[in-house]
Amino acid sequence: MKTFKIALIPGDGIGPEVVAEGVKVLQAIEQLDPAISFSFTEFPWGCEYYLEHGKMMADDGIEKLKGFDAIYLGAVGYPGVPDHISLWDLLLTIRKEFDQYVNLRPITLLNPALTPLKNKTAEQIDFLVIRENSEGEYAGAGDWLFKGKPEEVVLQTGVFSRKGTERIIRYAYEEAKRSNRTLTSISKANALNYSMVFWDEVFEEVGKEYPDVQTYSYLVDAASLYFVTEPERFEVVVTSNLFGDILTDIGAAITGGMGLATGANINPERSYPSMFEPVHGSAPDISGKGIANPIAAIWSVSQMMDFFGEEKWGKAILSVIQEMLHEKESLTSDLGGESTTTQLGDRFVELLAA
Ligand code: GGG
Repeated sequence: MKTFKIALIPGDGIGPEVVAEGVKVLQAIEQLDPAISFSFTEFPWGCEYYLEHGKMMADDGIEKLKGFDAIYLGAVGYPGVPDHISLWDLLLTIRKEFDQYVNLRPITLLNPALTPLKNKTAEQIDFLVIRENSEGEYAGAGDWLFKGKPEEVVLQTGVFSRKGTERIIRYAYEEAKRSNRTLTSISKANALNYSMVFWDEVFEEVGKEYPDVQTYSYLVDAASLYFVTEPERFEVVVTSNLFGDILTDIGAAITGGMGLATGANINPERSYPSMFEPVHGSAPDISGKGIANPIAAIWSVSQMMDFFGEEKWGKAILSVIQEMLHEKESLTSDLGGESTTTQLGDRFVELLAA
């Protein structure tokens, strides 16, 4: 029997509501598979913790998380706490401290009725965005000079190290090679004349090691257009931290919305825990109403199972998501259904066991 140690950080707003349904799915797997068990430890970190303690997580939070096999995060951010604090002091700190430099965000249409794009089939919207997750525009580097004065200047520096750029691009080539798919790099070298020129050079250099991988390169503005006009162009995509964050929201829009968008923050060397989360935020406007869509959070459990080497369960979860997306009455209101968050989770577990 394998026991996986999971750290739960439900976080803010709808985070705890959707994580509860993901845990329900993990507990169902335990019941159905005698070879797997999970131990859960919950950490009460987030904006409420911040308002009480002046920090988003405990001082020894990173140390506490070190021994876990995975972190399962809900959402961060709530009115009353500045967004850059709630994001930086928890989510981005964990990604950075645990060198989770790969962010895997599948853009997969599981029911053609859910895309606003006319005449696009599920086969035409099925790709993986590999987002650089440790540096770039989210390096936290910059300065705020002459604050409040007429000569005020603010600098936000994009940091692209050789190590950081090479490793994400190599990871993407490996994934394209492994899955026999094309690889598209998305950058902006015509305007970002240092960082993205470097990115493109590294993409070409590393590519010499993968002569069998068919590659494409797009500027981010053109790629944004193709995401909504010709998504079939993409199979595996590699891009920087900021571009990946923005492009995957477009990806969510063409596959059914933020309620279905999942993300895995991976430390490929497994020297530290990886983290699994729905891409959406804390959605304060609907929190506490019991209507949040937990599918993205459940999909991130599927990514967690794949990461644990339990692909059988990763696939089973995805297949139930697909089945449920064709069962309108069992869905939450964002997808035109009438179910509550909990009812959706209950139905999910019923189908997983069937
Ligand atoms: N589900 C985690 C969450 O609250 N994400 C909100 C967010 O703004 N994430 C930015 C990012 O993924 O870099």
